[in-house]
Amino acid sequence: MKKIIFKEATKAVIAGDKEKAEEIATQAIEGGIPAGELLSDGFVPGITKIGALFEDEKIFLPELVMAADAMKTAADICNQSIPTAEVTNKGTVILGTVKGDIHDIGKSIVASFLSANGFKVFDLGRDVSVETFIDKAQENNADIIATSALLTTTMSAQRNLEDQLKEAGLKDKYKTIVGGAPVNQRWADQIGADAYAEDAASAAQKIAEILSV
Ligand code: B1M
Repeated sequence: MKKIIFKEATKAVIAGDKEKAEEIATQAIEGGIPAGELLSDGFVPGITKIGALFEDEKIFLPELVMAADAMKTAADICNQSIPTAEVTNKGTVILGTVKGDIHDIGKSIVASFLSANGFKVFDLGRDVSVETFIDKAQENNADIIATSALLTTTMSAQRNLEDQLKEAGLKDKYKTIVGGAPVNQRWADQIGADAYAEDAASAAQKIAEILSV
């Protein structure tokens, strides 16, 4: 049964069918399917396929936008079903998608997983400047600055963050974690980020490791 639901979820995103995606997400969550599984095995394969089709020029921007809309609707329903931990004192995380980048579906999933795992999350949204990341970290006495980048052209903002933290003498005060589809461990090492996470679950795990909580 689960397999059929996951297939339908994938199909709804590929078809850019927002209503269907919403219906599947709502019913699946009500039926007790865990949000993480529904996302990773149902909806994400759909948007990944759309990304590949877009790259191969088999579909164009309007179809990408429609699929993204369906994906976002489903992801929002899944995210809302992930309960925030009752105690959120494991650490404070400033999270956002970097400047020039409006991809926020994955970042929002990361936010939900972090909240579910007991971290206090300040989600700054998307298109966030390095200055804003640092200001919000200072304002909220954060432990971690977490950045998401989905474009090869916006990854450089993650390096700028490291540079600006060093220049301001704040590199030891805040730990940094980077993620997003084009980002990898090599990039994290190259720019001097404290960690890289491939997905939302490992982001929670890596942050817990960094903070020894
Ligand atoms: Co865009 N887009 N897009 N797009 N888009 C990509 C990224 C692309 C790879 C598609 C492709 O060509 N194959 C390509 C980038 C190519 C490149 O840089 N080399 C691309 C392009 C080119 C563009 C535009 C330039 C298109 C145009 O306008 N001509 C434009 C850029 C706009 C901008 O940002 N300035 C654009 C626009 C859009 C939409 C607005 C239509 C939409 C985004 C809607 C939204 O987010 N609200 C969109 C989408 C949906 C995609 C794809 C298809 C899917 C992204 C997604 O949501 N994935 C994407 C193709 C792809 O990635 N395969 C593509 C699902 C999500 C759950 O995964 O975001 O990877 P992801 O997050 C994961 C992990 O990466 C990780 O955990 C998440 C959950 O497991 N993770 C972290 C993410 N952040 C993390 C942070 C962490 C830790 C882990 O710690 C801090």
